[in-house]
Amino acid sequence: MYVYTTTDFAGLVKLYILAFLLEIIENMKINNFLIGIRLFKICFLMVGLACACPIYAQDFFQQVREGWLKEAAQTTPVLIKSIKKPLKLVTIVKDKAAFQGYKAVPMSDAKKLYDTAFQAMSGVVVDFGEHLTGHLSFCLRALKQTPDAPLRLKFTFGEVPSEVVTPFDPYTGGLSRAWLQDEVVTVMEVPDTIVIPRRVAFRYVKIELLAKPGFPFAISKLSFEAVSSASATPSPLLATTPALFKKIDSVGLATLKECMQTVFEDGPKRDQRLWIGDLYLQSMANNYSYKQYNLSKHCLYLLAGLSSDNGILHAAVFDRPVPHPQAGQFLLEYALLYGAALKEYLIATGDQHTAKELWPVVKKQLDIVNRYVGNDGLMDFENAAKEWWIFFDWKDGLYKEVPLQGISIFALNEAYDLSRLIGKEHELAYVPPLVKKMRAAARKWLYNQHTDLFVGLHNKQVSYASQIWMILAGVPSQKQAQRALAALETIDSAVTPVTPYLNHYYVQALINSGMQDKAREVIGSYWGGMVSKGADTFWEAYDPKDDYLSPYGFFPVNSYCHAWSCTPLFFIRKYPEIFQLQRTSK
Ligand code: RAM
Repeated sequence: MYVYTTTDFAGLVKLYILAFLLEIIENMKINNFLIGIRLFKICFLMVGLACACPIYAQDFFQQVREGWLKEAAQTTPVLIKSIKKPLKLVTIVKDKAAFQGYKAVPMSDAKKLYDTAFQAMSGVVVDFGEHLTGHLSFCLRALKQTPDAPLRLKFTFGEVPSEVVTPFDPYTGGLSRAWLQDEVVTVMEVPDTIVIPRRVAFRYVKIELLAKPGFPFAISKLSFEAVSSASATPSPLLATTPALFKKIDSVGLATLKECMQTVFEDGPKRDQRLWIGDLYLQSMANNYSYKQYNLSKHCLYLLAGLSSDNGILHAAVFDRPVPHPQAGQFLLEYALLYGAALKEYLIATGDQHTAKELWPVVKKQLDIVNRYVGNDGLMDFENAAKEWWIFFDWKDGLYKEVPLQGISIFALNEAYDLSRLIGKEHELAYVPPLVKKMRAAARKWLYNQHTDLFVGLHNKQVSYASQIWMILAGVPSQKQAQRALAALETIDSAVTPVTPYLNHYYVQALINSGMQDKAREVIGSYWGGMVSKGADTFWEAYDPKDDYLSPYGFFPVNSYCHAWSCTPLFFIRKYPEIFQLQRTSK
């Protein structure tokens, strides 16, 4: 996706003028001067191109990009390493009531692994007792006979029980098969200590013997070097917080900790990169827990430094092996959410310097809204959807016109708030009237007074996403917002969220609308639902009615420790009064 900048057009115009002049010279055809003219033409062309090309290829943030990347490098967090030992040997059994039909049943202490010939055990699944990210190492020793052949072992790592028993092949998923965590290791000499090179994210590991040697052997040591950049200890919750919310908070903290690597990763198992949408939610959760603001700063600078030449942010970037963007991937609302993330960072830290340095990035992203907003105050959804990836949720068939209008207003507002915090509101003088116009347009064209619901101009689909983003954009009054959110529950066909990502915004919309009890109920039932199904960390996608839902066509490739899912801890810690035992009902 490419949004042309005025400098691109200036470059093009210059090239056209050059070509035009050359054409005139060519047509002069004055024989005596032909050679001279030819020479002149070549010189002119060279000088012209030298002048025009840098302008044509101009990098919008050329002057500052290097400094941003330097700042990102300087704020790279240190990974804290800790050694973890296996807790138990388990067996994975079928259970219709369990998540995805499988549960782990404890069999024995992990010590049994070291005392028994591997061949004498049927199906080894080791449980480390918690979700971990890092590197597994193991030692092998021969029992009795002389080792006379290599050993071939297969390790299958799973974040959830089903992952270690579901056959991966033939692979039907939409993302690379290589994300699935099965590793075959050939050990040439025994005894030996082997480190599996790949970084894995898991709680359970199944170990299988692929080629049987003629001598008995045992695993004499199994050890895991866990990594995370989370080093602080979040403050405890109020003692009066009910057990369910304490548990949800602790699962949220584990999720966030595991995703805190050298960037805020979206998932330590799959993707392992920094996405703007995930960053926004993670950094807000971090502000209320680990408070490692340098990690947010690092990510904000990295994204800015890796923005495209036209100044628009890539949706995702990597910091390894060297910082680079996911080239060509632009996601409309993620670019817009950068400003909200910077604003929250500023509020949490008071770091005016960073906010001012990165302010031009926020301002530049607003070009996206300005490009598509019509004179009527409505976003041109059709064209935006042709030119951009517009996301909001992984729900199939979700119609995104209304959410687009909502997030555009939200982004303008957030950017304006930020501009005021850093004394730059004069640079966004056009924003308050534009927001007013866009809200009025939404009320006029997208609101159905008879049903109390927001729907699209051409598609009348009723969705949670539409109501949520209208509310977060401040379009309906509080009473109207309450009616819209209540009406949703009476419509069977209303399109529901399938990710914790959209559910996060649902909870925020409920709180903004004064529906605190409902917000508490949603956290208790949605994230609490994952907890009751055994989640150690919160999942990337979760539909209470469909355990096998996968945005990628194969549920084992889903991420079961996912950044954007950690945010109940943000709500529980930011609004503790909503979650107390003695809360008086509203
Ligand atoms: C997926 C990841 C990531 C999300 C994008 C939109 O690839 O789950 O978290 O931000 O989609």
